[in-house]
Amino acid sequence: MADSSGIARIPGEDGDHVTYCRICEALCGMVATVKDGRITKIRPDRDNPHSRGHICVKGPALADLAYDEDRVLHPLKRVGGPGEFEPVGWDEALDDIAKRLAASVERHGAFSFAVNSGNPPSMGWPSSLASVLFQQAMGGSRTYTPASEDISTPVLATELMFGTHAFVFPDLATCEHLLIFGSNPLVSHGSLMIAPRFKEDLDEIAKRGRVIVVDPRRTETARKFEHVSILPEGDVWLLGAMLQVILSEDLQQRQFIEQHCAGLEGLVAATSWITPMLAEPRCGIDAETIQQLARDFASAPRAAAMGRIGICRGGFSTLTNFFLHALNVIGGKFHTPGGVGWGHGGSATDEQFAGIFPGARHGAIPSRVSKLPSVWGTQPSTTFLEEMITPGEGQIKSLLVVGANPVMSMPGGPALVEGFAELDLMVALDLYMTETSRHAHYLLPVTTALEREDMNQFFLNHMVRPFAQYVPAVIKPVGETRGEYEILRDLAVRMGRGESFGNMTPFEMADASLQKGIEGQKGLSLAKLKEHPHGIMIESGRWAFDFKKRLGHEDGTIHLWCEEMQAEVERLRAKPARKPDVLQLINLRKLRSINSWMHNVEALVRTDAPKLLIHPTDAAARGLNDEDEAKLSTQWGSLDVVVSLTDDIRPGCVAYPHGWGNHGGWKRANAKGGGNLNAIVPQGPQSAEQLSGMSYLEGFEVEVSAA
Ligand SMILES: Nc1nc2c(c(=O)[nH]1)N[C@H]1C(S)=C(S)[C@@H](COP(=O)(O)OP(=O)(O)OC[C@H]3O[C@@H](n4cnc5c(=O)[nH]c(N)nc54)[C@H](O)[C@@H]3O)O[C@H]1N2
Ligand SMILES: Nc1nc2c(c(=O)[nH]1)N[C@H]1C(S)=C(S)[C@@H](COP(=O)(O)OP(=O)(O)OC[C@H]3O[C@@H](n4cnc5c(=O)[nH]c(N)nc54)[C@H](O)[C@@H]3O)O[C@H]1N2
Ligand code: SF4
Ligand SMILES: [Mo]
Repeated sequence: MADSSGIARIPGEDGDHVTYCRICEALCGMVATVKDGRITKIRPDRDNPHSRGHICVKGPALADLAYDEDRVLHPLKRVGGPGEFEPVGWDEALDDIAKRLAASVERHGAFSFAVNSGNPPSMGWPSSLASVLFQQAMGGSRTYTPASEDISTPVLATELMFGTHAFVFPDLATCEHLLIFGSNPLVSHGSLMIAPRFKEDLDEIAKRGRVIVVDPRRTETARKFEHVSILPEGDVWLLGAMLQVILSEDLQQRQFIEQHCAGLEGLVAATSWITPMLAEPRCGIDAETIQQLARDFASAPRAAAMGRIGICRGGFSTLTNFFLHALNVIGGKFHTPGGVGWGHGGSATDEQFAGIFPGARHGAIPSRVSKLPSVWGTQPSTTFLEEMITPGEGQIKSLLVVGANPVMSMPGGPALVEGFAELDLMVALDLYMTETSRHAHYLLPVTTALEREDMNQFFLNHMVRPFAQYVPAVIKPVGETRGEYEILRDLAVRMGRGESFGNMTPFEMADASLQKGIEGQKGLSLAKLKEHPHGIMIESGRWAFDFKKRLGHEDGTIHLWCEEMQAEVERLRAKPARKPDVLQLINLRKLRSINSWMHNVEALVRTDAPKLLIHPTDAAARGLNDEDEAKLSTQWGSLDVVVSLTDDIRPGCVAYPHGWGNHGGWKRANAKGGGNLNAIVPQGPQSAEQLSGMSYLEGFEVEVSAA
């Protein structure tokens, strides 16, 4: 029965339930209608003051996911080769896992246990906490996440410049001049910053001024605004040259730099040789345009430069992200309305912002075999396989995979199965028997977002317009599925290691942190959120705090230069020129899919299939016509692909999505074809950016030939 507000709040009761999507970071508000315990319809929540009725085509697909016939609904135990499972009871499964895990760790040490947690659990509050607390319970420190395919380089650049890991993002709400490097928010809906109505925000900025999209492809976003076409990996040159123009023409904000920054001389010396003329052939943008971009940016009063995944995984991505920060800082665009800066901090205090946990510092937990550094507490993915197969103390012998699909999402993913075969124990928590989880000894079935209560706690600090929401579960868990938090706490308790989960529920923890944070001091609490089912906009104090309190370097300044970047600039100087006539690959995200895991939803994939985008000139040179089958190859292997000819993509450059070529227990996904891009991308520790351990996924050389 619905309460007086007309909203149903008991999981599974008939009526309209207010909830929000947890597929991507936009966290759009939704209303799910339930009849006889089942979701019958999902529509946008027009009363959500943050997303105001926005959802994309994937949101309603959460219901298809919940009732997917291929979903795993009971705990499964491996009884034969990969994928050969039998149902078992929860108690039997958890007792046996507890026993085998304890024996393995007893024998090989806490460091031999590793966690691989993926993208989807990080979208929920209890689910994101679960694997962290379980790792603590085990006393281990080896964690693999998608960071080295996603955020390690911007995280490291932020650590080096500001001494913190808090995300720096633009103030879309009042910006008048936005430069976007390597992001396609009209499809991705943004990342490391939250703005569910991103498109509307960009439209408004364009009305007030300009939106300029720097991308090798004329993307959905570039098409709507100004497009500057760049060579893959060209950004380090473009940004370096923009800095050179600003610094040599004395367009920088001297007062801000004098007051708050150290290392300007280093930055000047490091960029003085990157003139627009030098950058031109290296980034594929003419010198005059580069000069104009720099001058326009410097002189625009409310300007911001943002970057995302397209500038995070090329050969010099830490330096690129550092240059991006530097451009904002010296341009006087940091911590100012319309510029860039940290979030409002609804759930954190200044001290929490400035702090970096010792284990999260750059290089705190080097990889055992290749000594690649950790970033933000995460191990580089390119070291995962060798850590499983190289004998010696600290060899990974037990592995917990929580909502990750590394066979599809990590470079060299398919080879990981060699490592899985060496493990004493592998446990996976997933919705499906995936390319990865089919190798587990136990596959434990989890709830979907709609089957659990949640809170957007983790995201409060990187919202363009801060907003907080708590939602109860919409329906009861389907089958015997359980939430990650419940499963892992139970397992820790069975192992006699439950203390790390403490005496508070995740919601009590969130409440305590809300009340301690900046907004809590003004009355924000979980109880208050429960009174407002559609969520509450938090009064934006984005520029009202003293940013200096959040700077983490001991000298209290912003570091415009450092040794690590000096070494990278020297490496850049020594880089051989781009060979003519090579094809470089860039990645492609599609609206109707998300990474590797929604290809089993018929409504989404019916009209969608992975294709290699190629410029007609490049296609003609290879005798290829539209829709032809072709071979996409690198030194690591080849894939059969279908080509799609388009002049949206720059000559010399092809684009393909990752996460396809499924072959797990998801029948429709398997039938969609395509190839696993990560089978042929650069792989192994030597292929990563050595400073950050970042995988080299953007701009590597490929060959395309007729099949
Ligand atoms: N529909 C959908 N939405 C998603 C996802 C999804 O799979 N599907 N994934 C989610 C996840 S996990 C993430 S991390 C975010 C990512 O969010 P975004 O970073 O916005 O992701 P992309 O759409 O991949 O945009 C990256 C852009 O960089 C461009 N690019 C490639 N190489 C270069 C280069 O060298 N220089 C420049 N300047 N540009 C380059 C690409 O052409 C592409 O347009 O999206 C999230 N949202
Ligand atoms: N070549 C290439 N590789 C990439 C990228 C790229 O652009 N190009 N992008 C990278 C990026 S940005 C990311 S974030 C990663 C993603 O990498 P991963 O997180 O490893 O992979 P996903 O494809 O998101 O798969 C997530 C798994 O979680 C399961 N799942 C879905 N919902 C839930 C849930 O609520 N709980 C649990 N326990 N499981 C759930 C799904 O069934 C799926 O098996 O891929 C990275 N890899
Ligand atoms: S943009 Fe789409 S996938 Fe992302 S949160 Fe909103 S509805 Fe979900
Ligand atoms: Mo991601």
